[in-house]
Amino acid sequence: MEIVVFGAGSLGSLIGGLLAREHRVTFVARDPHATEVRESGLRVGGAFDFRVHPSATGDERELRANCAIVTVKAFQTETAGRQLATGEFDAVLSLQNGMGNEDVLADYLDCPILAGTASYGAVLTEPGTVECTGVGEIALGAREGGDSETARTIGEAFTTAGIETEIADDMPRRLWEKLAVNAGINPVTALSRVENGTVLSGDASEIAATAARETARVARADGVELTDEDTVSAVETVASATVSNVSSMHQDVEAGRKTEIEAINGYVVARGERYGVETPVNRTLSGLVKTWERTNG
Ligand code: KPL
Repeated sequence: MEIVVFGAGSLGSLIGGLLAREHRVTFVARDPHATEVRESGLRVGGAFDFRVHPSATGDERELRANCAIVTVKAFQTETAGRQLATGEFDAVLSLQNGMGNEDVLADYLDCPILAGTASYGAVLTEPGTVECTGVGEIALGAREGGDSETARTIGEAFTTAGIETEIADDMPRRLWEKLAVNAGINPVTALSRVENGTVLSGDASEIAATAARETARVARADGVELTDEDTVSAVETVASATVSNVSSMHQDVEAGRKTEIEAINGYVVARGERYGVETPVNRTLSGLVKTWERTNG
């Protein structure tokens, strides 16, 4: 299968690298990463140890493939949609943090748009090298839920490449669960500059669990069946599988970059307001990260 990874940062490079063991993969990435991958290939380390040679380009326009996997930051989704619309794809899969990315892509693209979640830990340690700091799994399916032939085809391509992949008919619920995991882990690890495993105990655990429970309450108000217990246990499962990972928001803060706080905790707060659900911990975490962004980001 021909696959474009649109936004090959940490997670995109890891998933693209795993897929490149079996498929023809093109990375759309920034320099110097794109040049390094083009010239010397991509080294996948950490839980894996191999080198692959995907194509790599910095040119986002007029791309063609069976599938484009979108792994850009949530706040770059609209630009990605506009750029992908200049190319041709049989399907586009969003593997991003935050909610509503698939709807934004669907505004620009005619092909089926799939939703996906990834629980891998990944860090781009230097141009051309990605470390897998937690082997997770992928779930993908129709963005509105239900059965999808396209999802089965793309899922098979992932499975053939050795990536544990579940075809899910309840993606809206899974996206809310993933949002709760990110709402708990990401700001806590970014503000305290700690690895994911830290949220498994002490004050960090209580703060992350409360942020996740608030998210589940908002999800239920939105009509999605998500219990507090399942949500808190999802936070624990992901934190355990990615103990030594530096979360994406922690990586952003370390690098002085804009974070996805608006698409994660900010989204929970805004949705909560719409339904009259109080979200004090998400509001506090969001306010603190935004304060950091205003002065440092
Ligand atoms: O999605 C992640 C992220 O860092 O954004 C997790 C799964 C929490 C891994 O760190």
